[in-house]
Amino acid sequence: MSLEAAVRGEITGVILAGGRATRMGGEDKGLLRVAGRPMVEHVLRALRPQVSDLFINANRNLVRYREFGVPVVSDFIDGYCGPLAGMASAMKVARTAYLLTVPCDSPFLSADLAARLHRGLLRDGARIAVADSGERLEPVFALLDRTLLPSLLAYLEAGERKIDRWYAQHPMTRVDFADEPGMFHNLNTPEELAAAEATMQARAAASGRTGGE
Ligand SMILES: Nc1nc2c(ncn2[C@@H]2O[C@H](COP(=O)(O)OP(=O)(O)O)[C@@H](O)[C@H]2O)c(=O)[nH]1
Ligand SMILES: [Mg+2]
Repeated sequence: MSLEAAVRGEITGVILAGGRATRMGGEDKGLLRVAGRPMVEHVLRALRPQVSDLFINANRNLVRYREFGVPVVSDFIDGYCGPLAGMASAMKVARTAYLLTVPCDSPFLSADLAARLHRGLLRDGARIAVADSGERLEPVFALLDRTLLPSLLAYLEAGERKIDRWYAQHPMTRVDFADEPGMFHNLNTPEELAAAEATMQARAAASGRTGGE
């Protein structure tokens, strides 16, 4: 087995689509289309080759999310408790050593996210590897050791919600992605969605003219 395949075999991916999307006017973000496809589908296509198992974490429109052909997991606690609730819910059902989390509103996800986070985690002997865009930590782009589940459940049961504070309780490493900052561009508002649509159309038109990719 290649090293790449071995790494992939240890990782379950979860696409976090369980938020209220308040800034998107409450529209279910993952299902909104950009470049002709629901956002969650862009993320799914980028993630699938990087992981052995894959889940979508969603709390509404479950029937529509199931149409993407991967299991859909809802938060095990009610009340939209934030991304940590989605992560814990996926950790409960995952079977691999690690969980890779990404948000549903990031259609520019790169092909090497999992491998680079995994390398950083092992290199630094950490149990959480978080992507750093060069400008900031991107806490929902992370690789987590699944043995952290009891700690995460206790944290949530205590009423805590803040992701950074939970990360800070464990050996964590930042993995530098300053060479790929565009990967973290996520679309939270109708304006950001419209701008991304325009950029993607311009790119498609340019590649059509040159006959390139
Ligand atoms: N499961 C779950 N996911 C959530 C919840 N709230 C937010 N998220 C997810 O967390 C990610 C980041 O949320 P977002 O509103 O885009 O925050 P941003 O970091 O400001 O862009 C998104 O993928 C959301 O779907 C929640 O209550 N439950
Ligand atoms: Mg977002």
